[in-house]
Amino acid sequence: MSDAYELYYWPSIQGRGEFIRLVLEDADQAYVDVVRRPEAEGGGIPALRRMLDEVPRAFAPPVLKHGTLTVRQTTDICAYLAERHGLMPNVPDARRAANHLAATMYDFAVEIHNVHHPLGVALYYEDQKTEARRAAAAFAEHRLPKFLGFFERCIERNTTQPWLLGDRLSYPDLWLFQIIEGLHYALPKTMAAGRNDYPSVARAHEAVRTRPRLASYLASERRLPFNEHGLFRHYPELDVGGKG
Ligand SMILES: N[C@@H](CCC(=O)N[C@@H](CS)C(=O)NCC(=O)O)C(=O)O
Repeated sequence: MSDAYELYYWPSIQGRGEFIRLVLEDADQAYVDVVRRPEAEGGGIPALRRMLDEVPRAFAPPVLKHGTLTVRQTTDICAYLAERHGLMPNVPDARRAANHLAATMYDFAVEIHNVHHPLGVALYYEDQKTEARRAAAAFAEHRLPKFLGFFERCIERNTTQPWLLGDRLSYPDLWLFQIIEGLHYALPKTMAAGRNDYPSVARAHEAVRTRPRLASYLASERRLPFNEHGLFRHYPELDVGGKG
C-alpha cells in the first residue's frame, strides 16, 4: 500500500496526536495532518467532523487513514506504523513487549492530564482548581516517582542502553521522550528537583531529542508548542513537587 498517511487530530494541540507525529517523523514518512490544512483545501474542523461521521466506530481523534484502512486508538496507530517502518523492537514477542510499554505510558499520560482535571474532562480546569492542587501534590509524591522509576528500571535492565527494548530505538522510546518533554513543560520545578533521580531516562530523552530527523522536526513549524489545551499544561500552582 503506497497511499500517503492521513492523520486526523485537533489542529492546535500536540495532545495524543503527537505520539503519532513523532513516529511518522522519525520514520521519515510523508503524511497529511489533515485538520491543520485550510478548510478551503479540505482541512479544518469540518474535515474532522466529516471523518468522525463517516468512519464506523471512530469515537474520537486521533484517527489514521491509510488507503482504505482506518486505524483508531493512539497506541494501535503507533504500533501499526512501527511495524511498517522498523520501529518495533528487535526482541522476542516484539509487539506485545512494545505495546505493554506504550500502554503503560498512555496510562501515565492520562494520569498527568488528570492532575489538572481530577473531577473530569467535561469540566473546565477553573471549576476544579482546589481538587487539582490536591491531585498535584499526590501525583508528585507518589505517581510520578512510581512511573519514572519503572521506566528507569526498564532501561537499566535492557542490555543496550539508552533504549527501553532491544538494541535500537523503538516506538516506546519516542513515547517516553514526549512524556518527559511534556513533564518538563508542565511541571518544571518538580522535574528540576528530581533531575538526578532518573539518569537512564534522562539519557534516553537526550538520545531521542538529538536524532537528526527528530531534531529537525522539533525545530520546525510542524511541531506545535505546548499550551493549556493539551495533555500537558503548565499551571504554576500545580507545580508543587520541589524537594525541600
Ligand atoms: N483512547 C483514545 C482516546 C481519544 C481521545 O480521548 N481523544 C480526545 C482528544 S486527545 C478527544 O477528542 N476526546 C473527545 C471526547 O472524549 O469526547 C485514543 O487514544 O485514541
